[in-house]
Amino acid sequence: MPTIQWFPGHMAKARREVSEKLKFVDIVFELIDARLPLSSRNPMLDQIVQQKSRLILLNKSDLADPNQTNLWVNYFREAGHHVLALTAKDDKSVKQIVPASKKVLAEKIARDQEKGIKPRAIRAMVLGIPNVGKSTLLNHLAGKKIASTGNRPGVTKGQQWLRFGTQLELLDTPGILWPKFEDPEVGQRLALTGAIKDDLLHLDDLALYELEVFTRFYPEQLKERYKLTDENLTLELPELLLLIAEKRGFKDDYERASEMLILELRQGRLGRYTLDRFEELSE
Ligand SMILES: Nc1nc2c(ncn2[C@@H]2O[C@H](COP(=O)(O)OP(=O)(O)OP(=O)(O)O)[C@@H](O)[C@H]2O)c(=O)[nH]1
Ligand SMILES: [Mg+2]
Repeated sequence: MPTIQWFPGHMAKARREVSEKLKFVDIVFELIDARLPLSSRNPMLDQIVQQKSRLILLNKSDLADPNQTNLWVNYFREAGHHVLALTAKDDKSVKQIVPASKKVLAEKIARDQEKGIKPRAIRAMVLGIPNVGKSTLLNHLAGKKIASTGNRPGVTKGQQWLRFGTQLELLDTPGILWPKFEDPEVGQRLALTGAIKDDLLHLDDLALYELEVFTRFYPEQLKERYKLTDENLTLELPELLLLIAEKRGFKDDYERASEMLILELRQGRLGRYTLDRFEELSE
């Protein structure tokens, strides 16, 4: 598998931009993919965010394996983070964010109150890798039409804020950061979920990886989708791929079978799954 190149110039710029914006917010929403709670994080985020309050949002949790999501939520909590499992597409899910943010900022809010400072909206910004759902979150927080933005006097010139009632204000451009590409397995996981372009990778490698994950962790889902037997699942993976191709009526077409498997996974047709396995942490 080829190593995907970083673009140090872009990264330094993105990092600088994020650092600039951080000065204006009370809290950072770190959006990560619940199917990839490690692979979809930016490795430098801790350095960038530093002491700023943070709420980790495990987004797309509607697509992830709920058992794994629970384990990961506990993992982040035990590491001292505030964390929520989220579905940015779902308004009800998004409604949890304000109360959760208040909890993160409880000390600051109490301090302000003691000093007689009038309570104001929480200022936040969204950070995350491409395709993790940053814009979706903004839209659903806004309740469809993204609010008309305007300068907010007294905050800073040029910063555009979206206001959500009296409780929350968000910088209208989320910060885009990059995942860690150097590890080939991380690259594979990101490509499979669609976080990075898959033309950088071989489709058949990706499809075989998909089959490896599903035969191991989600055999029932695989059997159901492609009408397979237990015995089928004991085949070598390339043979299993060909069998699935045959069942779909395109015999021996490895490429087409690979494409189909990946597409169906991304469309959620194989059910919920998590690629970053909690149990691998302690391996
Ligand atoms: N099922 C599901 N899909 C989601 C969720 N959040 C976002 N998506 C989908 O993920 C895709 C990417 O979402 P965006 O909001 O465009 O992601 P982004 O982080 O703004 O991406 P960039 O602007 O490219 O960095 C879209 O197809 C969304 O519909 C979610 O919670 N559940
Ligand atoms: Mg976006």
